[in-house]
Amino acid sequence: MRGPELAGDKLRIAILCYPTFGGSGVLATELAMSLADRGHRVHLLSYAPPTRLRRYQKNLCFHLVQVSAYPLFRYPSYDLALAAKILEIEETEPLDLVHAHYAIPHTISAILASKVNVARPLRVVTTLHGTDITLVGSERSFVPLIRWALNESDAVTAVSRYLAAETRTTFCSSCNLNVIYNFYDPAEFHPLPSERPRLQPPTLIHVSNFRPVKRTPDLIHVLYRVRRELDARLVLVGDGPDRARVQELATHLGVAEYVSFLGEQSDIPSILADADVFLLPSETESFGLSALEAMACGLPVVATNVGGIPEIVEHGKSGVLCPFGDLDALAEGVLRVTSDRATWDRYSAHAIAGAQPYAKDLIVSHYEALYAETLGRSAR
Ligand code: GMT
Repeated sequence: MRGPELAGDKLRIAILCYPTFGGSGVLATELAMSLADRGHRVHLLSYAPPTRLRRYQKNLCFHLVQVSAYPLFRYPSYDLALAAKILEIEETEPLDLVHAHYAIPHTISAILASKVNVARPLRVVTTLHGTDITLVGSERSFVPLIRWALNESDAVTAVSRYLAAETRTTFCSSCNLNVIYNFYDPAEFHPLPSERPRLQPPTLIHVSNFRPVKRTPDLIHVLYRVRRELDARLVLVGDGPDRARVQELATHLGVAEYVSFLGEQSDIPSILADADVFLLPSETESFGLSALEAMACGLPVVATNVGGIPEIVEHGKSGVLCPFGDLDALAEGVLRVTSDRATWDRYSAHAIAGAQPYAKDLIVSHYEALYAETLGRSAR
């Protein structure tokens, strides 16, 4: 079986990702939807339907990867289940390539499937999102595995120059590494009319998975400092390990009534429309996709000057960048961009313009070009 007929230059692609409310899953799903829109046949594989997979699309299938409950398996292997699922798809609809978002375990499973499929080895493209590197901080023993996975991949991409440099230093000085930036969908992320008058009161917003690396308690410290000067509010979108701490700190500092916890939400553009400043106090951030989406909606960004953030946010233009952990500087940044309507308008216009080089169509074309190059180069 070959599956549905495709136009000459269109590919059959399997995309492997995490389904969660995190940037890598969001980007992989948006890429899958966009490639399907362009006429490629896309198979998206994960252990749950990704949060961004919202609408039916003709060329896009989702495959649920389930692990076996065989009694002997104390630790059922997702990695093997994923490799088996790739081979199952390949049997009915031969794939041109597998695109793994995250080296562990997705690239390992993709390479395993490729090696099993000896008659027709699969091409493997790996995209690194950055937390692959953070993981290494806690799991040093994974270094040789990740290095092997990158060397075995036919192509590797990193989502920022910062991440590419980190990858070269930690993993492979000579692996074939391309920077392909993350993207946003301009049809979804663009300025929408606000339901409230702008800056009345100034409303700060943060969107994340509340992992320690996001430094979400710092958001409350910043709100507390800003409120010494003006009547600001904070909207928090997402959920994760630090959420309870953030709530406790807000109560402790007496600002809880000015903080809204919205939890995980899918209609981010509508929520951004009612906010004025995007806050991102992360300890590290390989890219900061949530900040890019906020910029596209016209929100200036106040963030820490870490990782790939300065490649996206221009200090003094589309936002304010501050040293990591400098809560006073972050609060001053908020006061600076919200100081008056004309200043906010200027930052907002720069944010919209600054997001444009990362619009979906431009970046997806880079992935298509990389796929074509990878298939042309072939030979595993
Ligand atoms: O930041 C997270 O905790 C989620 C994580 C992920 O892998 O889902 O995000 C990483 O990948 C995103 C998409 O490429 C980037 O925008 C984030 O900056 C990156 N997170 C970190 O580097 C901490």
